[in-house]
Amino acid sequence: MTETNSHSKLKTNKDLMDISRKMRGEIVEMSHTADAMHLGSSLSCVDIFVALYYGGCLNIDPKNASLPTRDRVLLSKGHASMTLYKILAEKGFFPKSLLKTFNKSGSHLTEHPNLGALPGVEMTAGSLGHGLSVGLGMALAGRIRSVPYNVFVIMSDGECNEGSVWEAAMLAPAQKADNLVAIIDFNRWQATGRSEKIMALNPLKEKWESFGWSAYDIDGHDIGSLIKILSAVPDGSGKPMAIIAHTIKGKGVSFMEDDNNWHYRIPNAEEVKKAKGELKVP
Ligand SMILES: Cc1ncc(C[n+]2csc(CCOP(=O)(O)OP(=O)(O)O)c2C)c(N)n1
Repeated sequence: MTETNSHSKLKTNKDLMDISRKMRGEIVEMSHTADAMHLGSSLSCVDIFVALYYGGCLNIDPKNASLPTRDRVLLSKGHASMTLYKILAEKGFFPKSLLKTFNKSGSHLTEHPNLGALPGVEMTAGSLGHGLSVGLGMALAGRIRSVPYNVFVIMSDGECNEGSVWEAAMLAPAQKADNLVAIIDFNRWQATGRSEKIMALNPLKEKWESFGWSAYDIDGHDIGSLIKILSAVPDGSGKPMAIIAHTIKGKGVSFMEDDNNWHYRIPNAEEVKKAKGELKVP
């Protein structure tokens, strides 16, 4: 039983939704204070992180963040670092006071995460398309060393335009890497437009299946369903798992939801107040 598991047993779906709501309020504030972009991208994947870290899906110990047996979570869409930092601080990987330094000169909380800068950050990210290959390497290393951990890679739909994603997608089933999970935050936007118009991905689930993965379409804001699937890894099929998490960019704030201007826009003080009012956070 891990620290995460023992806490999460007490949490109801409502508790978890409250955690997400509060996290969203604080992430909006972080974007404003730190003058940081990618707010819509960060709000999009909050529920995925909450399901993983609060849903009993991970074998982790925040006070022993480099235990060889730990499960690994890789944020391949590194531009959503605010969500990663927020949840790691909440779980006690590092002091919450450090969040104030996000995106400031000299801070370890860089706009894109750096391996080794903070406990709980498992890879350097920023250049999209690398996380799945890194995660596959880690998954295979675990198997070679007979250490039974799982690797969860949080990716984006735009990222699936990168050829490197599909090289790893081909290799993982060939290696029967059933301890590897790709979670695609499928909010249907990229930096400059609709994913489907820039390079069509659909039918995405069938693509992963045809490469030899167990693939699932899921509502990426339904924390209960996310937990159900994420806690069943490996699923017994001998295949890696791809979860197509259907999400809304900017989720939780009415005037940011599905508005891709919030990929780059930074909220002003008035917008922060309005957003926090909607989210019912002080
Ligand atoms: C290889 C690479 N090319 C370009 C970028 C610049 N960039 C940052 S975010 C982004 C796209 C964002 O769309 P998506 O990946 O779908 O994630 P979302 O923000 O919608 O969650 C791009 C192109 C990058 N980070 N890496």
